[in-house]
Amino acid sequence: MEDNKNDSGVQIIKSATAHHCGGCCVWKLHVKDGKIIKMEPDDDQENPQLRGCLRGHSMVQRLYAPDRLNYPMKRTGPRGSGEFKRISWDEALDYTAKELNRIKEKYGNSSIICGGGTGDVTMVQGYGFHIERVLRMFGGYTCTWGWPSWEAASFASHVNYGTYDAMNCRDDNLNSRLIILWGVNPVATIHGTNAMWYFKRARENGAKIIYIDPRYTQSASVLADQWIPINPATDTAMVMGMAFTIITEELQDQRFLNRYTTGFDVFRDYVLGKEDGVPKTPEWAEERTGVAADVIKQVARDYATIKPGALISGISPGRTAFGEQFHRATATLAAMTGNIGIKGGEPAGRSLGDQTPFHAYPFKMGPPMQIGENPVDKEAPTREIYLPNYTTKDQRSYARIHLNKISDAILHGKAGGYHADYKAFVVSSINHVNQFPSTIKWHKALQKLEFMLVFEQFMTATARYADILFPTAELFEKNDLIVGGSSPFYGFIKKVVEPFGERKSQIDICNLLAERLGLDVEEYNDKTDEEWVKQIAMGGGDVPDWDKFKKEGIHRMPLEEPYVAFKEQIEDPENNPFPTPSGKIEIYSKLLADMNDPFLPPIPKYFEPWEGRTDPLIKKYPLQMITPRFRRRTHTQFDTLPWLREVQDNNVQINTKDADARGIENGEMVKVFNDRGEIRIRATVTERILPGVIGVPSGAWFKPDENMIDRGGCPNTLNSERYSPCGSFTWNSALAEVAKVGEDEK
Ligand SMILES: Nc1nc2c(c(=O)[nH]1)N[C@H]1C(S)=C(S)[C@@H](COP(=O)(O)OP(=O)(O)OC[C@H]3O[C@@H](n4cnc5c(=O)[nH]c(N)nc54)[C@H](O)[C@@H]3O)O[C@H]1N2
Ligand SMILES: Nc1nc2c(c(=O)[nH]1)N[C@H]1C(S)=C(S)[C@@H](COP(=O)(O)OP(=O)(O)OC[C@H]3O[C@@H](n4cnc5c(=O)[nH]c(N)nc54)[C@H](O)[C@@H]3O)O[C@H]1N2
Ligand SMILES: [Mo]
Repeated sequence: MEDNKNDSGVQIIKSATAHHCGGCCVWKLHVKDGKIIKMEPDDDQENPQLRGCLRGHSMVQRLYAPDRLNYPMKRTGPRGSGEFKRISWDEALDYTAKELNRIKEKYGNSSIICGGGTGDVTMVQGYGFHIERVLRMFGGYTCTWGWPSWEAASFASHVNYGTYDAMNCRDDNLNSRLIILWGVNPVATIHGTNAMWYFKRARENGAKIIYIDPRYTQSASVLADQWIPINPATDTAMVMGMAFTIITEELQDQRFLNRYTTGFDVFRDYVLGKEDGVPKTPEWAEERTGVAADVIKQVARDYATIKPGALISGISPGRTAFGEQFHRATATLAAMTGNIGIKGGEPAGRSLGDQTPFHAYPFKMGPPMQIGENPVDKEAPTREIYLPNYTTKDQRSYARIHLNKISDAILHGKAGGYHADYKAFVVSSINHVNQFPSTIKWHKALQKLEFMLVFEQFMTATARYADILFPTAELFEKNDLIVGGSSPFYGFIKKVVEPFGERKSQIDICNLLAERLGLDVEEYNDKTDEEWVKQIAMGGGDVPDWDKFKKEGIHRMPLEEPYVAFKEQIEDPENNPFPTPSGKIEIYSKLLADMNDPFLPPIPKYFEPWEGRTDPLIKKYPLQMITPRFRRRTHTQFDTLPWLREVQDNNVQINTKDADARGIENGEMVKVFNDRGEIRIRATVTERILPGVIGVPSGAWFKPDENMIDRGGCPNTLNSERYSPCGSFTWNSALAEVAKVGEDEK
């Protein structure tokens, strides 16, 4: 590399990094004799610096972790056993090509499932993008659909605003006088590298911060003026109670509603009970949410009068049964209080994102690699459960499987109403078995496959089921790019060392596989990873100086003022309609009315959630399980690293009252179970979670014993594959029970 060595032979190289962790950070990597020996935060940057979190600090331990996959492997034991033998790259590629060709010929391309990589979010080699491109050139494959994080928020933002870029930037929160963090825990989730920094400074500036979450989190402890615990999946009821207060006390910004929105009258009639005879009073909301009516009234009055106010509509309440209604309702509340398109406000649609509002920035990128058409999508009919414009026609192809339903599709195929019978599964950059419900069903389904290929870095729950494992390179062993952030930047994730063992980068593996499959390799890819970085960063003119970018690892493009979504639409509505059919903010959506689905009504409504407190199943399983993020992991990633293991214990949080009723002591090993499975996990007995709710941290590794009891404590052993009407994942809607482990059960 270009940097000079110091006296002890150490080169210091700057590089960005990001691992779908909610942020992006910049480091000085100390490299000696071809190894990274130390990482140091890059504090040469200007403020606000892109500083790393505990996971960023551990990247060096991850790079050289002893449990990394370093060689291609072939399965020798039963699927799921994790028994493999080392083979050469030639053998691995030949076997893969032979199997894919055989399956294609015998069953057709639709019998191959692939898609949905979320483990790496980089622009050149991430998202499992390359293997998808190769398989498209190979004649196609069955693709998946559904955004794990924010399907509900995106759908709702699209209905109300016509776009999912519906958030102000976090630096704009310095202009807010009130901030409502609704299901948002940035200490753990980062959610834009400097989000926490801005929230903290906003509070120092005098903003009042209200924090709504069933758990009293670390974010609550450092940010909140008021913590409001709420029953999971009932947030929409609280929004309705707030709307009732605002309407009956005539606090709404009627001028804003008249000028910029459609259908407020219809919504008002619903809230007041004129439509269904049920007024959505704060007392009605209290029964559902567990939040006192007086508190609901106070929050409503605060939001209607302390202006500007930013209601940050977190994506996690959207990951519940009927989660889309939450985001439709908060966006409506933002309109009622006139907090849209103004400094310090917030549209409260899809409020959170590590890289949003990506599309709203004036990024001028050079063209990235194109994925190409998928013949399997094209040939199938269109599934009309989506809004036009929300997703492309291909994404609405009937051939696609919802990410929650892959195991079901493999088990039942055409006979179960799916588009094909599935024989092969190609997995890259995603850990399905662990991260998508339900693990036991996955275990059964994967036994049925004829071929399974996994690109991985570790022997994950999913990798254990593979026939062939391709060991993939880590960041710093390949070149890549990340773009985004709460103030726009390009981050260069640099190759600074050669891949360890026989690991290869995604792009290199796919080059070889394309060749083995007899595809036109030049057509697949004609550039090195560094050339792609250069083309995307410089091709549109954003990054002016390649050498400087390479040296600093980051190119930032400060905006003159913080980004405010829909500023133009609000300041000059005649010339800037909203991109909705009516050109206005759609509190009432005709598109939805035409869809005629009672559970996707034209105005936001509250529905009693399945697996919530009013579900009869609560008699059998009395606790609502939520599955929050864990500070020391990114989903399943980083979980095995000793440095991070010291930070937190992977325990279920249970309220003292619920623990006492079950005779459970703090730190005791308990079982958590429902009809879908059972996990074993230690209990943290605490007042920091609402009674009736348990928190099982997302991302723990699924480790079934011979009775299929999950000793790893993975919440997806208990989560349901049922998705909300718009397709949102429902990881925070699951009923379960907790009990002591009997002597004979240990
Ligand atoms: N219970 C529960 N489950 C959830 C959620 C929840 O809230 N609750 N949240 C959901 C959400 S929002 C998400 S985004 C998903 C995340 O689900 P996943 O994306 O499956 O989770 P990760 O563990 O981040 O990453 C998957 C794998 O990618 C691999 N990987 C990382 N980098 C690379 C690379 O460069 N190349 C290759 N080939 N592989 C790589 C990692 O080793 C890891 O095993 O989880 C979902 N699952
Ligand atoms: N450390 C860490 N950071 C991450 C990730 C990670 O795996 N680890 N993953 C990244 C990714 S891919 C994503 S999608 C984001 C996800 O980010 P989020 O979805 O915001 O993260 P969660 O921790 O699931 O939820 C945030 C808070 O919502 C609360 N909550 C749960 N259910 C409800 C509910 O029904 N109502 C209300 N009001 N609150 C509720 C939880 O207790 C939690 O404190 O995080 C990103 N950042
Ligand atoms: Mo996510």
